[in-house]
Amino acid sequence: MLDLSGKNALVTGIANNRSIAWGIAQQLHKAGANLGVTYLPDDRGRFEKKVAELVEPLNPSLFLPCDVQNDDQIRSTFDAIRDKWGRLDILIHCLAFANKDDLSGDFSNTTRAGFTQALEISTYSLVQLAGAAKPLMTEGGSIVTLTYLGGVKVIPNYNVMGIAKSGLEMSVRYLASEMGPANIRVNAISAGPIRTLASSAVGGILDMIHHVEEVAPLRRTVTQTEVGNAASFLCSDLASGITGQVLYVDAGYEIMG
Ligand code: 0WD
Repeated sequence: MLDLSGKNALVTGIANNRSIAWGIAQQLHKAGANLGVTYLPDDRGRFEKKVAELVEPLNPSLFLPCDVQNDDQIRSTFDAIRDKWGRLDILIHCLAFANKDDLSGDFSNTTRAGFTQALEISTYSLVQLAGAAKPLMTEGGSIVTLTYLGGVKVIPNYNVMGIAKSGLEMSVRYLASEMGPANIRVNAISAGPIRTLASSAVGGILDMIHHVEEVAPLRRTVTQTEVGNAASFLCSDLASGITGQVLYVDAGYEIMG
């Protein structure tokens, strides 16, 4: 049985009730995990209030601001985990960002600043959060990140985010290799397209969703809950032999020619 009771899980990337991270947090909670949630702070505190109200039913025992571009906030987040929980078992990395301008049109128009920011937030952040989590995963652990087929194949308009996801998937392998001896497993879920705040920035996302509904073996897209179930599995002892992998949760779309 899938049982995460007694496990401490940090979930990043909840922006609203459409976020994939929200689907994951709900399923981890259902399986009995003790949750910590981080949110992206903004000047007016709107995000904090919105995310706090959303996650309240899951009783997170930690609720912290963590902009992955801010080293102090990352440090404070993991200090709080050490002080309050003593140990971390699960890290969910479920965030990404690229300028909307860089998610349509010619890839060669990507600016240096846009390229750097997309890779810093979407790719490097996994390396940094995993590095901060490692010393707290004293009884082993599971790290799960979210990727997309656009990191492997050219998907119209995904552009710089495809480069970021490609780097993310390779980071998963290097991290898995480094952390395996400490029984820390690192995997990615490659989710099919889902309507969220982040995906709405990608040009033509609705066309992509309709295409998946026509072509994927299951003739539909996937839900946040289905991604959450796969993440719960990867975080559980049922997946104890799995690391360094990219698991497609995409209604089978990836196999189609
Ligand atoms: O179709 C999709 N929605 C897919 C998403 C298919 C396959 C993969 N993914 C990936 C995304 O690339 C991302 O890695 O799933 C992850 C979660 O994305 P999401 O659930 O689609 O999008 P969303 O609900 O917008 O959550 C992403 C969040 C941000 O939201 P906004 O939209 O405000 O940027 O990432 C967070 C933020 O909460 N985020 C940050 N968190 C900390 N520091 C930062 C940052 N600097 N920037 C963005």
